[in-house]
Amino acid sequence: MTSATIERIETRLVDLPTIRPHKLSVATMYGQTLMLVKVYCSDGVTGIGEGTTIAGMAYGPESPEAMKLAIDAYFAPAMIGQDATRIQALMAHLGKLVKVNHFAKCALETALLDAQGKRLGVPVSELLGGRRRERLPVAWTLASGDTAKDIAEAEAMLEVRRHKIFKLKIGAKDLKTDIKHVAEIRKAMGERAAVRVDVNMAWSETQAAWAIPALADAGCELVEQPVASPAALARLMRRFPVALMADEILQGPESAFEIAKNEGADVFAIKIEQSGGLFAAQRVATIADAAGIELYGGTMLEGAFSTVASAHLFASFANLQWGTELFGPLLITEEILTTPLDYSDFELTVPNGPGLGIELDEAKVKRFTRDGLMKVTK
Ligand code: MUC
Ligand code: MG
Repeated sequence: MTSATIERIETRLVDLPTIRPHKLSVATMYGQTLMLVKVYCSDGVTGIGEGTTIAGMAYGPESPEAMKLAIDAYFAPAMIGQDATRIQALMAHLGKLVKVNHFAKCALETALLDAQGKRLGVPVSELLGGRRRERLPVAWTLASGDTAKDIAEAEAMLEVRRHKIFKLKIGAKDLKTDIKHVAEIRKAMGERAAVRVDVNMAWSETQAAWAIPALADAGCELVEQPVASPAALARLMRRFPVALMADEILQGPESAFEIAKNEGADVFAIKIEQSGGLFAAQRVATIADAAGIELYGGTMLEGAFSTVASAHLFASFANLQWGTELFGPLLITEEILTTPLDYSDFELTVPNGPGLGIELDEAKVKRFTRDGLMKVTK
């Protein structure tokens, strides 16, 4: 049995530009902020975790700044001196001290799993029960806000064999414009690619009931979170020949159980941060499997650390019927790893080294690390 205690915890905010503006119904992103946390242990092992949101606080209640504050002021003092190898027990203890804060908890749990994997010489996937697959299909999100640009981007992705599943962000424009946009992209792709949409809760139930059959006619195979209300999503179920996926309403095992009980979704977009960590996301997957709900590996447009943590977990799932969207690092202009991830032949290779199996390029990240002062610019 190994023993190691937690000696020091460091957090930082890293501001990175995106390759193009990313337009969702809730906001347009021009950059991504990673909250990186490093856990130093008494045996000399360190682990890194990441917390990332979408468009600051436009998508959900946590921000990268709030995660950093919660860790610095509340989590870290309670973790110093604790056993770093008893991860589930430590996370349960922290859960009693700090309510919700799912993203911050996920970042810490990721760092502890990274350290434990390094300590034992095994990949994180092995700490989660063992991987069932080495590579994961990866969808790309078309969200430039312009149909012609999106088609050109999809063509380029097909050409280099990086993605052949495309998720379209809709919901910011009127229904007819959005449906035309989806139909044009679907037509341009033909049989070469799958087309799905994410509405990010923008529609009312009546708008959804009007738009979903038109999306189905256009050849869209999956509609993600068309409405905000779990009850409304459940009422839309089984009325259309497309799958309906829950994302924002899935906030961990308790919500997963409620949705499953109410037959409220065909598919779950599982996200490690939204679930409250990798073990919580694992429990969400178990509930889905038991209820006959299919699985999709979601993203918070995360950088390399949460993307790879997600990959280790999704590689261990019994079912992953809809693949993943673990493309976050590709949306960022900067490579922050010493060895880039392998995205090839429409899939991501799950790293094989101990822990997460990746290494931070400290010099590169230093250039993008925010100083102590909050910068407010127009
Ligand atoms: C979401 O709502 O699923 C995933 C891909 C993307 O472009 O945005 C995210 C968030
Ligand atoms: Mg979504």
